[in-house]
Amino acid sequence: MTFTQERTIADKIRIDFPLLHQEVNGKPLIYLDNAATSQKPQFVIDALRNYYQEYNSNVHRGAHTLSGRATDAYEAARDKVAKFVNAASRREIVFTRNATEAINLVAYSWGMNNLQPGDEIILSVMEHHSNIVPWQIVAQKTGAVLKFVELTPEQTFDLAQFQTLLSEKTKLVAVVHVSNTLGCINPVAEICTLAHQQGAKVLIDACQSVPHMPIDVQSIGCDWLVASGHKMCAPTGIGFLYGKEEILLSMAPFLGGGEMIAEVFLDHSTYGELPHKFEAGTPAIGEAIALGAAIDYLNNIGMEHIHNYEAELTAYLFAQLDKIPQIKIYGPRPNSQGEGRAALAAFTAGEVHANDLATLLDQEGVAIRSGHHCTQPVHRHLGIAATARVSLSFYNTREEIDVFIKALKDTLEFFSSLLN
Ligand code: C6P
Repeated sequence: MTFTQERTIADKIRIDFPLLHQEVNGKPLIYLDNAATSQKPQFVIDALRNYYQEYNSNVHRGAHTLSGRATDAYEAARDKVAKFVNAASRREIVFTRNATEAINLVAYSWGMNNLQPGDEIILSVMEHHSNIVPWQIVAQKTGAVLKFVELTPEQTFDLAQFQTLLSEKTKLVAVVHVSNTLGCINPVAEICTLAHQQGAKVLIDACQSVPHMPIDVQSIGCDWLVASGHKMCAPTGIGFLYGKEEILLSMAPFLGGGEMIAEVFLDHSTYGELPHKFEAGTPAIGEAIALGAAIDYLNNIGMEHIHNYEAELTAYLFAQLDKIPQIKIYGPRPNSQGEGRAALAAFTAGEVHANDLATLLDQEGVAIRSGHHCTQPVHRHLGIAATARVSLSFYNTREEIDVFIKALKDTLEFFSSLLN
């Protein structure tokens, strides 16, 4: 499909997102902070509202009609997630609050119980804090050792160095699929094959890939994969853990309480079947149902379609940013089709601080993120304290990029006039 046709589609679906149609600081909102959280289509907002207006009830407990309706909708959402990532079974999908909680679930349930002093965990320097801190806690408790994959000269995952770190001591590899800062797309299937040859397990942080491209956990071959609903058009407070069934079966519960038990005696309990063993307490029912609606919405557009359109926007974004001499973008270059990296650009602009840039762009209605994006180690690795980051979604348009670029140029001119 050509760019012009794709743009027509983006323009068409923008109507679905009520939040986008407002002014901020007297200017039309240009929302370019999608890696932090995506906006929600009316279809998803309605799914959440309908649950509360029509059938709010607890799940898996009540014999009454509303509880049955809520349970059916909640479990249907699990089926949708399972199909969306091509899990072999619905039992492999555990609802969590977000990706962070999903990683902590694996860290506490699997890491704390399976790692010994001297065992090695391989992470990369580009990980989000949520895929570093839990493993630091596990390493401190178990005596396991953390090793870090560094960057190639193109600022991508260094697969060759990764291979030098791998050994029979490696018990876990936990890496991000798409970096929220560098935008690189890591070779996760190859990482899994190499890690499995050493008998290590692999966790993939797919927060920034699941919303933007088709994901198939079976072809990736990972043992666990995590994502957050709020980055994929769903509400906050809901995310999921995919785990291979035989591994989830072998893992101890993370949290204890209602919902996750089979029988409770005064001195011990037996646990429920998968995935309920990992879902203690009343879950985020409406949010899970709305995640299911978000998946329906994304599927209706098509993940291939979303990926291709965002790639074309990426090519356009880079072409425009390249024309501004002070701008230095981190991570790999996209090819001429915008492929080969994610639809985001974290950049510095000479001496101008990222926070000042973001603040002045906000005055023009343009929302971007600035700071360390919860990836302090990779910023430190690159010798920078902060970057400004623009991150795109399928509802963004080329015209919005033009407004952003104009506001960026004006802001940089303003700062240079202050210095002269
Ligand atoms: N990144 C960003 O602006 P939670 O907070 O659990 O929903 O997601 C954590 C997380 C984990 N991994 C990656 C790669 C991420 O990008 C994020 C969230 C946001 O980049 C907020 S810091």
